[in-house]
Amino acid sequence: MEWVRRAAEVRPSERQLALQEMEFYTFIHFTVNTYTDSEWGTGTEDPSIFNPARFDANQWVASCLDAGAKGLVLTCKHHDGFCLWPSRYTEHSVKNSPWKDGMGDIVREVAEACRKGGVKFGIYLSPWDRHEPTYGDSPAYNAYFIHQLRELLTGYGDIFAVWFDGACGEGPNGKRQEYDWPAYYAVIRELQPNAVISVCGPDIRWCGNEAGICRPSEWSVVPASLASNEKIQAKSQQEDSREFAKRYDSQDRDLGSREIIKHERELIWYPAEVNTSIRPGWFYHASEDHQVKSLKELLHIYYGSVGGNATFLLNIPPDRRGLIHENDRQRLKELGDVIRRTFEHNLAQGASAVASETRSGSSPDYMLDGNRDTCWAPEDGTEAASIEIDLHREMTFDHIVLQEYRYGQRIERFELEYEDAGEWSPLYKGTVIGYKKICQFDAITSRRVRLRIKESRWCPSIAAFEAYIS
Ligand code: FUL
Repeated sequence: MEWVRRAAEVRPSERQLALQEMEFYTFIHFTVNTYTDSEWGTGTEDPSIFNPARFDANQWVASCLDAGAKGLVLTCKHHDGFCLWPSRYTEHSVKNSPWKDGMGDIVREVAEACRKGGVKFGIYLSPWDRHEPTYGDSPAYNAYFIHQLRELLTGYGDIFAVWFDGACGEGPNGKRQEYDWPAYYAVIRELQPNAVISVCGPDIRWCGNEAGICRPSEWSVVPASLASNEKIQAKSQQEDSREFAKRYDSQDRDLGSREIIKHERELIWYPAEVNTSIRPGWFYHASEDHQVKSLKELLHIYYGSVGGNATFLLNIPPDRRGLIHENDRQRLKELGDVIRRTFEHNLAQGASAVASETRSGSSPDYMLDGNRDTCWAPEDGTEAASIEIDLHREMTFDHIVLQEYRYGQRIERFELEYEDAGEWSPLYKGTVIGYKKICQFDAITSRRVRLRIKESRWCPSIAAFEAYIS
């Protein structure tokens, strides 16, 4: 079928691949709200309240490293409009705060600490700005916003992600601001071509909730209309939304099964990011010190996102001192320790495999060679296949990690079986594999595992098969 083949050929961009391979990164919500104990500022806060006397960007980066996170996205400006860097375009910033006598730059210190610690740095810049007087005067505010983007994209080294949300309001003139998304995107592509533009952007899609709930089937190939500029504007301009054909929403349950994509003329690679906070709020509140998510909850979200073909953006809000609170730090360390321990020794290293069919030039052993650039694949047009993996001796394991070749998302349904006293017994059933699928099950002991690909698009591929014991 032609449309199946078309879906199989949709590929990620290099910047999307780079983000998927980061897997897990953190969000930092920090601004005047930290000092007013609120979630959304009004824009009337006095900059003098912002004074993180013990601010230590290295401690933030150390917390990321403890957790195993590979990047950090900082709220350089949230909806209140207060800038964590001394922007030339407003007085509403750190330059009018007592912190470092107005000479400080949080963005610079965080960007530098990230570079030093080997953690990638990303920015959140809220288009909604409740302080800026030009907000609502659309062309004037768009120019202001672009000036700020330019400051951040040129003054702080490499940026891996620019994170936009679509919140929108009226300005002091009583008019609703119209964001010029295409102009914002053009500046980002010009100045930081490797950065993904996330959520209200074309590269990474919001998973649809802020609670860490992951879909059982998270597709990377989805209808193009999901990411169109019109759609984003419709989202932010509620009253206009009826003008647009709103067929899909990032909150829909199914965004990429055959049932959905077969009706679509245009498909795009638009993978999901799961964003949630380690605490109930996005900003720090002392009253939530004992509501830090449990290790079990965090692991559940990690497995659902990183283990379910999505990336994981975990918010870790610093407190009024300018430090990640001890309770959060401890939890992050626990999380990182479990992940590191679980995925340290791949029990399938040195195993061998036999497949029902293999295209010339490929080999089933390519799934086992630890190289994501090589993969097993059958001939084009073979949509179902099976591969038997021989671990060479009995092993006990409770995780199998599968990865498709990085340039496609084709597998739609698979099963794992293991050899148990000479018989094949069911072990796991799944749908999407994509970038990564982590299959968890009760520990079994066996020498042989069979992967049965029941349905795929045009031709499946597997780049990695790994087994672990937790
Ligand atoms: C939302 C914002 O309104 C929240 O304050 C937070 O920044 C979250 C990540 O995005 O849309």
